[in-house]
Amino acid sequence: EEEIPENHPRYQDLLTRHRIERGVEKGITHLQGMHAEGRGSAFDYLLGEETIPSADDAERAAAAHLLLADRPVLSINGNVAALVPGEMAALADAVDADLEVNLFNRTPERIRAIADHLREHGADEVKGLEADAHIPNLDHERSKVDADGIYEADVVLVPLEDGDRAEALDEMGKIEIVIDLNPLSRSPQVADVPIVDNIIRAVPSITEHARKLAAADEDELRAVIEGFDRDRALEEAEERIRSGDL
Ligand code: PTJ
Repeated sequence: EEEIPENHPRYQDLLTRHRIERGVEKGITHLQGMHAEGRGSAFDYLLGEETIPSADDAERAAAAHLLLADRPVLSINGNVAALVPGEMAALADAVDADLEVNLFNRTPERIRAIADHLREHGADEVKGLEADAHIPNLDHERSKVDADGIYEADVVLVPLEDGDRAEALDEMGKIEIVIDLNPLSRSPQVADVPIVDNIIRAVPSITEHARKLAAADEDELRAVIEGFDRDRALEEAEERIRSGDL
């Protein structure tokens, strides 16, 4: 990371790419994660590589949901672990949520490597190693979750999630918060709170909103949630991308 000059016009994008490459080398990130990163990077470019106002509203609503939840869980895959390990640990701390490793291309080696990596970045407890429950209506390997984690959760944050799993979690009746730079992707389309923003910006922003809302009572948090319009947020993101207005 030291090799990239900070004044480079594409600094953040280069840093992100570098982190994904390091993740692959360390056995944390799947090779497919590099393709996912490339797609995300293209959408981020069209968004102007900034948090648009509707995404900030979504990040605030996400914070309110996580604070109101009885059992919030933050899901971690190979890209998330490579890009924002410490930031996810900080968010888990701020909203008192569990972290659970949940992989699309599941292998025991990668689960362990990611759990270790998260602990090195400040996470206390990491779930996902038990895999003693299943999300209904998904093929066996991809449905594995912890019974006392995602399976029982009322609110789940699933960044960069696969569409089938996002739909299956939605069918389980969970409140789903999705971070995905592609507003047309199925995961944000089924989310209660779609956040169309780069995970690198989105996670610290949710944490900051959670800290500001920490003293808010239940009514205030509910008002934040009611005030957020998910359809409008998706439309605004798509309009911004299509406008080419950078
Ligand atoms: O580690 P695993 O095995 O769980 O696999 C993780 C990946 C991401 C490889 C897997 O879930 C996958 O293939 O996902 P997709 O279907 O490529 O979807 C990833 C979505 O995340 C795409 O819509 C991308 O546009 C988006 N995306 C990529 N990078 C970012 C992003 N969204 C926000 N921030 C990013 N940095």
